[in-house]
This record gives sequence, structure tokens and C-alpha cells, in this order.
Amino acid sequence: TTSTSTSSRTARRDARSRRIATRAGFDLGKLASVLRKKTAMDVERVFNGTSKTRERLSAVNDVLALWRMEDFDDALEELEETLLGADFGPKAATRVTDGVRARVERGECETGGDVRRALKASIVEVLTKAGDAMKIGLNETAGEPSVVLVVGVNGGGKTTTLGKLSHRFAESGAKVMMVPGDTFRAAAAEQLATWAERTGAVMSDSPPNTKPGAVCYKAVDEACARGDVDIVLADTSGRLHNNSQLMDELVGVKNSISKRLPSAPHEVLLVLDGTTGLNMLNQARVFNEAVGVTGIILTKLDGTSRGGAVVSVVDELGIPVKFVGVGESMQDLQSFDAVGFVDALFPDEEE
Ligand SMILES: Nc1nc2c(ncn2[C@@H]2O[C@H](COP(=O)(O)OP(=O)(O)OP(=O)(O)O)[C@@H](O)[C@H]2O)c(=O)[nH]1
Ligand SMILES: [Mg+2]
Repeated sequence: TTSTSTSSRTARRDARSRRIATRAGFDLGKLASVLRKKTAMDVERVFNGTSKTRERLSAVNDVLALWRMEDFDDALEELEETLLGADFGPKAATRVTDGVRARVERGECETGGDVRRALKASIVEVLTKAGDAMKIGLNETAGEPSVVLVVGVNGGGKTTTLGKLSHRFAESGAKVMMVPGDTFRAAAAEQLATWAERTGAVMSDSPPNTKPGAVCYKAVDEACARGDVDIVLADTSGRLHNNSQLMDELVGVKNSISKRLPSAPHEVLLVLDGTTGLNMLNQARVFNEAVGVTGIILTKLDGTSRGGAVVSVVDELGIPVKFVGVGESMQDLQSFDAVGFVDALFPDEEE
């Protein structure tokens, strides 16, 4: 009887895979390509969203306007100071200026304009060293959902970002399930349900007053049983990284998900509030040690001049920034493209 039950299970799984493969519009390749294309379209949003950081970095232009090869060392020092003042952090500022120095020494720079290009290339180099930011971890097993777990400190923008992600995935034809894994704050599930409604996602059936690990386990179980859910987006309560009890709870949530679906979660996205500048480094380090962060989402760039901190996070942690939040609407989540981002910070007008 074992072989009969195995073969009937296989048949059921095949039928479900076929159903999924032919379901309206969604496939992984298409999702990947939609995520890429969006980047090109939304240059303007990123440009507007980074205006304050750009203003802060405009001091770089003053340094470069006075650039003279004779004062090379002094000018580089001044450049480093300016980057430090824009939340680059000591290590990243040094790394970036070292990149500029190397280019100058290779004879690639003569004018201030050349140095500006070298500076941009050097920043892009740091931002891309952590891997392909635009590759979203997805479950490639037919019939199984991809699970994305979103974590971070209080009020950083997790729930809003889940809403924006849901919108983005829905645009590529994916069926999204949202999971109210924040069982701590009373209104959290309602806030998430509003986003689900707005973006055409389903909410998982979460029994009230259960622990977050149980909520997530049941949601993944439900998504697997339904067979029509492509992406599961799990919300979590905000928690301070120095609260070890709550960090342990988060590890438990992740383990509960893996218990039901061993390949999951396929992404653990850490939401960092862009307005906190370099303070986000410590948070990122602790969250990464606890749950293995696969990507960073930097929110509220539109309200801060401290966007330079992105460079430090990628440099120190080697985790790619996958998205940036540049406003409160559902369109205000942008795939992170290093070249586009650096172009927004240092627009080309006078070159
Ligand atoms: N300007 C701006 N505001 C944002 C952005 N992302 C989120 N917010 C706002 O930040 C506030 C907090 O967002 P939430 O999504 O509730 O944050 P959270 O991390 O889920 O908060 P907790 O669940 O309490 O930990 C809300 O007012 C959001 O509208 C962004 O990219 N730009
Ligand atoms: Mg929340």
C-alpha cells in the first residue's frame, strides 16, 4: 500500500503543478523580468526620493570644482570628510576614496569631472560587491509557495513594505498571501488586512491569540494545501535588536516556517529605517546573526539626508540592498539598482 499511496501522492502533486503552470500569467521568469523592468521606469521616483541625500552630497561638487592634481592627497582627504558627513561611515568612506585613489593612480583621471566619474564608479563597486540585488529568492519547486519573512525594529516600515511588495508581486501576476505574524500590536492584523485588500492578496486564516511561530507555520501549511499561492509574505512584530528574548522568538518564527517547508523562508528581508543613518548598522548586524538576513530594504529615504548609510551597510555586512522605500504609496518601493541610485545622488548635468 505504501507504493500506491506514494504514486497517488505523486499524481496529485503533478496535477497541482500543471494547474499552477497554466494559471493566469504567473511564472518565475516573468516575475524576475517585471522586477527588473520596473527599475528602469522608476528612475524619477528614486531621484525625487533621494533629494535630501543629494543635497547633502552636493558638497562633493564643491570639492571637485577646486580639484587640482597637484593637491591630490589633500583633495582626497576632503572628499573623505564630505562622505563622512553624509553618513558613509569611516570604513565605507575610506573604501570609496581608496577606489578613487586607485583610479587616479592608474592615470584615469585628469579633471574634476573624471574624478567625479571615478567616485561614482567606486561607490557602485562597493554597492554591488554583495551580489545581485535584483535577484529575489524564489522557490522553484512547482506547487510550493515562496516564503518571504520581513523583520526589523519597531516602526521601520515593515507592514507598509509588505503592502508595497504585495502590489509589486501582484503586478507580475503572482497570487500573494499575507500573514499577520505581528501578534503583539493590537491593530497590526487590521493594518495588514487593509493592504491585502488594496493589493488583491489573501490573508492567511490566523487564529487569534496564537504565538507568531504558530501563525506562520499554519499560514505556510495553508498556502501549501491551497496550491494556488505563489508568494507568502509574513509580517512580524517590531523588536529591538538588543532584546534577546524577542530575538529568540524571531528565530523560533523562522524555524516554524522551515519546519513546514524546509526550503523556506526563501528570503529574510530586514527593513531598515533610512532616517536612522549609521545607527542601522548595529541593528543589521544583530538581526543578521540571529536569522540570516538575505536582503535589506531601506525605507523612508524620501524623508532623510542620510541615505549615504546604504553604502556602509552593504560594505560592512555584505548583504545586498534589494529595495528602497521612497514614500508612503504602494508605488514607492523601488528595486535597488546601484548605478541608478548613484546617478540619482550625483546627477550628470555638468559632465
Ligand atoms: N515617507 C515614508 N514613510 C514610510 C515609508 N515606509 C513606511 N513609512 C511610514 O512609516 C510608518 C510606520 O510604518 P509601518 O509599516 O507601520 O512600520 P512597522 O515596521 O510595521 O511598525 P511596527 O509594526 O509597529 O513595528 C507609517 O506611517 C508608514 O506610512 C517610506 O518609504 N517613506
Ligand atoms: Mg508592522
